[in-house]
Parts: sequence; C-alpha cells; structure tokens
Amino acid sequence: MRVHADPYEWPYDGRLDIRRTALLCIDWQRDFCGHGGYVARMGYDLSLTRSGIEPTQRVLAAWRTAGGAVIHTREGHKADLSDCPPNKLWRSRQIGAGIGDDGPCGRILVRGEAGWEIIEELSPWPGEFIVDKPTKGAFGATDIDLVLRNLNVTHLVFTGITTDVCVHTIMREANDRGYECLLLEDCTGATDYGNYLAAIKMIKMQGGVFGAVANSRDFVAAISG
Ligand code: C5J
Repeated sequence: MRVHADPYEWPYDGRLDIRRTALLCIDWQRDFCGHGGYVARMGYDLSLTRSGIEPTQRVLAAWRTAGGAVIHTREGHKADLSDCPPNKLWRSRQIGAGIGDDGPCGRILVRGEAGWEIIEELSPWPGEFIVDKPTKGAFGATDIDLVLRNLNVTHLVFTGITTDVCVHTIMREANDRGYECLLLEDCTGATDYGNYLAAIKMIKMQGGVFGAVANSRDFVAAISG
C-alpha cells in the first residue's frame, strides 16, 4: 500500500510497512490549542491550532486499529526553568506569555501543569511513547532517536502543532537522520495561516526536500485498504 501524497506517492521505497512506521503526535497540549494556554495568552486565534484535532482523532483511531506505534511529544520545562534558555524566557515575557508565569492553566509551559497536558481528545493510550522536550525539536535533548531505532522505525507520519515551529523542526531533524517523513496537512496548524501554507510548501519543494505531504483521508484509506 502507498499513500497518495505530494510531490510523490509515499513512501519513496515502495510500500507503507506499518511495523516500520510510527505516527507522531506533536505537542497537542492545552498550551498550544487550549483556552487559557500559552498560545491563547499570546493572543492568537485558537481555531487555527485546533483545526487539526478532529482529523487527527480519525487518523489515531485507524492507526491504533492497524496496530502501529504512536509517539506523543510535549514541549515543557522543569519547574525551576533550569532547562529554559534565557533568550526563550525573555522573548516569551516580551509577548506577555512568560514561561513559568501563572495563568488560567497553571504555570505556562511548565511540566506537570494543566496547560502542559495533552488535550483529552488526543490523550495517549497506555503503552504509547511520550517524549518530553524542552526544545522545539525532539532529537537534540531527548531519547527519541534511540526509541525509534529500537522499534526498527524508519518511516514517520506527522501530526501536531505548530506546523511552522515544532512540527517543521522535528521533521527537518528526522529527515536529516534518514527517516522517511510524511506530514498530514489537515492534522496540523500554525498560529498564522500564511505560515501554515508556507510550511507545507517548503516540505514539497525540490522534489520533497523534507519528505511528502498527504491528507488524512488518503492516509486512512491507505492503511485501512
Ligand atoms: C511553539 C510548538 N510554537 N509546539 N511550539 O512554540 O510549535
């Protein structure tokens, strides 16, 4: 089975092998798509980061039925902020959503707080992997590469938020390490719609410089067919 995708039918190497593929659910946290969280506090329109929730629920259901591996990531910092670079902290304060400050969902982007939790709609199931990262990327300061290699995973399917920040960073990191990547375009969103479109376009340039892009309908059809 292959997924109808752009700029090439995915994956490049023939057929989708569910045993060698993981579904990534990136930062589906209240801080990025919930009321009172970090993104809301910065004043962005939450409908943009929430638009991918329903399609991702459908993908997760189909992927779990197929028996594929699921990896969730969460962006967040230690309570003492010792893992938060001073410039990241400064910038967040500049925009009125200081990391570690109190908000309606607890301390912003701090591990263990309500805002840092993954939203209920996309809650991890027992046995699924959760990778905690203090960074936008996931490969620099976590064991995700080791986990994927131990699972014999060579192919990654991306969902999550935000398209232009954490999703793009992780896709670039994974692509550089040789993982074959697919982004589901309706299972992701950015705080700025123009950035969302640009991020999708960038993946597809140069023959698929970071991988390929598909929609959730075609992906679910491929794994259910
Ligand atoms: C951001 C993320 N946008 N998960 N984080 O700060 O994309």
